[in-house]
Amino acid sequence: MPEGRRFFAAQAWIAGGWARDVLLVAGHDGRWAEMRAGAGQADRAGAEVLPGPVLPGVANGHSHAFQRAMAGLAELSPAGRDDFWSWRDRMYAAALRITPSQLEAIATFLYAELLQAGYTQVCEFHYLHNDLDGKPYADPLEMSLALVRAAKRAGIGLTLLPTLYMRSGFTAAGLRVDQRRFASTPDSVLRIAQALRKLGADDTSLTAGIAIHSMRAVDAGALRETAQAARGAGMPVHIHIAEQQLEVDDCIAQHGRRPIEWLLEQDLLDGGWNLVHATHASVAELHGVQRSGAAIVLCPSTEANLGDGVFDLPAWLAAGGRCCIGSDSHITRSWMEELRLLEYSGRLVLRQRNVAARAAGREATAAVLFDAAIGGGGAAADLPLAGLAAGQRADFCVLDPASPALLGIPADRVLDAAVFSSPDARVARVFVGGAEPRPPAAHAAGFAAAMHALWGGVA
Ligand code: NGQ
Ligand code: ZN
Repeated sequence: MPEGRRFFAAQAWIAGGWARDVLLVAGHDGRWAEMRAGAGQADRAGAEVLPGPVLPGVANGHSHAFQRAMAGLAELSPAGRDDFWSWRDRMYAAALRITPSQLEAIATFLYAELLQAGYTQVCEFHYLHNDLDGKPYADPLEMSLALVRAAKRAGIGLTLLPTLYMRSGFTAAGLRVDQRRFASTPDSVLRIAQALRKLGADDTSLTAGIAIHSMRAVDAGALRETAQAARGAGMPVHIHIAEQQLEVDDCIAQHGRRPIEWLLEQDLLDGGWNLVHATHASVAELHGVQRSGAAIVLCPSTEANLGDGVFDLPAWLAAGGRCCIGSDSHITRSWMEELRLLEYSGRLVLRQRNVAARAAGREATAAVLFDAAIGGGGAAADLPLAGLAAGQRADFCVLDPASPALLGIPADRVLDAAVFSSPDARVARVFVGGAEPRPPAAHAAGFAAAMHALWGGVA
């Protein structure tokens, strides 16, 4: 493999632990050509010395980029009960207003923020297909391409998941008026995904899969047809599932089964499936999912913000299940905060400490959660993003050792401090496929203008 760039790091996170004196060689193809721990002086010649501990880039397993525009704007108590469903009405009102160019500006800035936090890939669960009136755009890829341009400009890898959304609930014939931008068919989403895969054919940082919005949004026939076509074409399938108790109740009323229980019975699940949230899963359902090979995408900050409930992470880790994290509504753009919150919800429920480590049979909670995010994230994104190893995409970030959270921390405890000592350790530099993207500030003006147009706030 032809050499691109050589880096040297005093410490780097390789295969679940800190390796010392590491030479990292990225090939011209944007993948790691070589990774050598214990590199001697001679090996380091010509290598750029990285200014802090090196972590692999994290794939963000679940994003609705447009929701970045409302982060912090749904925190006033409305009249009556406020829960996931009332939040969703407010979210729909925002979704109904966002134009393709606003989406591009919002997503560009968001993706740059994600990069700055150390995410190097994003799985975009994309259902804003139609124009503001609900009519298909002349180009069915209009909104998808806005997201593709945003990812390119920001410099993040993108797994775009055009999303099937056909009805407003288990017994509904179609969509609500305020869901008109989501209207889609198995054919329409598969065509978008195929077109994007073609576009990304020679590109190591663009690919596509399929999302099925949720069981409530799609009937059984369309779910099967879409999932089989996607898996037949080798594409990953993502689906929101069992996030809210009401969906579980509606599913039992409709099918006589809990959502995951029903899905398992369809005999569709395999290692290409990613179940988003799975908050209200029984232990038996979790064991079924683990046996199927499917992974779970957890979005701790959004699940907390929306009052979803607490996922049974100890049961999932004890079963040896795969998972990753997503920032979903982007109420936070920090994977460190997501992992911290994931562990803390377990601690609050169980009144114990180091819940993830104990469930996984390891010593360090941060390592368990981080390694899960790395392994599961690459699979969710359907790209070689499984950490610092030859053949994987050369994605990494360098932590700033002068961050308050890291000052004086022993080298082998840096990940623990990064995850649990808040405010977050700063990411000094980030690389995707061996190249360094521009910081968010380069995209702030476009974002501020879009926000001003939407909300009339400070531009
Ligand atoms: C979403 N959000 O797709 O953005 C959903 C709500 C819906 C979460 N599930 C939209 N957290 O259910 O229609
Ligand atoms: Zn979602």
